[in-house]
Amino acid sequence: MRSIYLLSFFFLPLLVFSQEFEPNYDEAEVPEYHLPDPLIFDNGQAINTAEDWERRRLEIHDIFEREVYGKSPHWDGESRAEVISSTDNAVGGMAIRKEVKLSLIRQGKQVDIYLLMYLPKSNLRSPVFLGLNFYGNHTLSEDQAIRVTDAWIRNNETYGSSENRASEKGRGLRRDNWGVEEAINRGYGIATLYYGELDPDFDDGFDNGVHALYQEERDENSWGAVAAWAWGLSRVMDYLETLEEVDATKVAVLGHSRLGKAALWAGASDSRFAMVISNNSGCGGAALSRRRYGETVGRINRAFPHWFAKRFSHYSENEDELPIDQHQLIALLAPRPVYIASGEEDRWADPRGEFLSGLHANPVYQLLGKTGMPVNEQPAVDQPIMGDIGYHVRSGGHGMLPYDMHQYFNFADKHWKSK
Ligand code: GTR
Repeated sequence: MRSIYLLSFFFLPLLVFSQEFEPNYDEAEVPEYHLPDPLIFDNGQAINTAEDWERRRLEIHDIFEREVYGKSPHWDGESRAEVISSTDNAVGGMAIRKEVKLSLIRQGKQVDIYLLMYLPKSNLRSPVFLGLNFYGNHTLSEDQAIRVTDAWIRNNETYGSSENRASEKGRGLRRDNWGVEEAINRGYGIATLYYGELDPDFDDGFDNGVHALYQEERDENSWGAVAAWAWGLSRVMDYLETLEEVDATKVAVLGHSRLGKAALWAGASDSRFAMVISNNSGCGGAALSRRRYGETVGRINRAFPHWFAKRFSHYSENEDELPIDQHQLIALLAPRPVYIASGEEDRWADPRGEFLSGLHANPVYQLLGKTGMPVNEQPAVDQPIMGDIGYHVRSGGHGMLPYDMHQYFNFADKHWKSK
């Protein structure tokens, strides 16, 4: 008996770990769950005023830091910016294109990130869409002047990366995904950088990328990679605030998938981002964890142990114990406009769970005098809705497509141009 007990003690976790993960894609199998109320303090007191919410907001942000993404450090280093290339003849002569090396320097260490910007030629300051890219700045344009990143990169045959290095082969292949031409035509700038320059996306023990700027003792609440990417977006925001061409009161932070998780956390942590856009961000992003539909907390922690605070793995197969759920991440963005987009076939990211997060953030938007999500039911495929919270489920699968960008520009027009 005792030996059976011992055997199961040692081998059961191994068994659970090595078993193929079977995602649930059956709505009828979604367990019953109870979402934590964003409008009740942890001590049980109700939130009735905007002032109460400010305090509750901090409480919720602390919980996300501690339990999910990890605590990012305060930036007390030195930042330097150097324009490494520029032209005023981009996008058919309609835009200025610049690539800027931003150096983050602290305690004798330096991390260089490269920001690619397209800005409309205009006498006015332009609103900007800022987002991290997956395969390097050069994938946004055929222009040879744009640098090929020398940072570690995931191998991908289509985008020309092998042996963890990017190559010329990827040049221009992601241009349409970013809607650069449409942005410029509509008066918006695009700013992007390769996410691996902030933190290479592998489980490296946190001794490279921006983590290395801080020689800290790590604990189970220390920042993971998603938090590092989000923190980097704030460093870019520091720079955008210094530019005359940019309207820094209208910067939308956007991201796809893991970078959508980073965009949401950046928006939640830094209120300078006036608009937040989550494209197919899924588990650990906009999707409710308690639904356990598609990717789950356990699966994401096992597959990507470096993305979140170590503490998050406490909730693997244990979602009901989470003191928050992802609707509260959306609530942290209130009253700012936020857009959540899903792909119909991207079931791994749980489109319905992404919609519900927005819907369950409504009480906070409403407390602050807004509407939030303007519908109660998930809209039909390819029928975007745009309130303070926007949502669409696009036909097709996982990806950030021109259709998605088109909606984001419409959403920005609605919030930024009608006034
Ligand atoms: C998947 C991961 C998702 C999503 C995606 C991506 O493998 O399970 O959470 O982030 O990667 O970033 O493309």
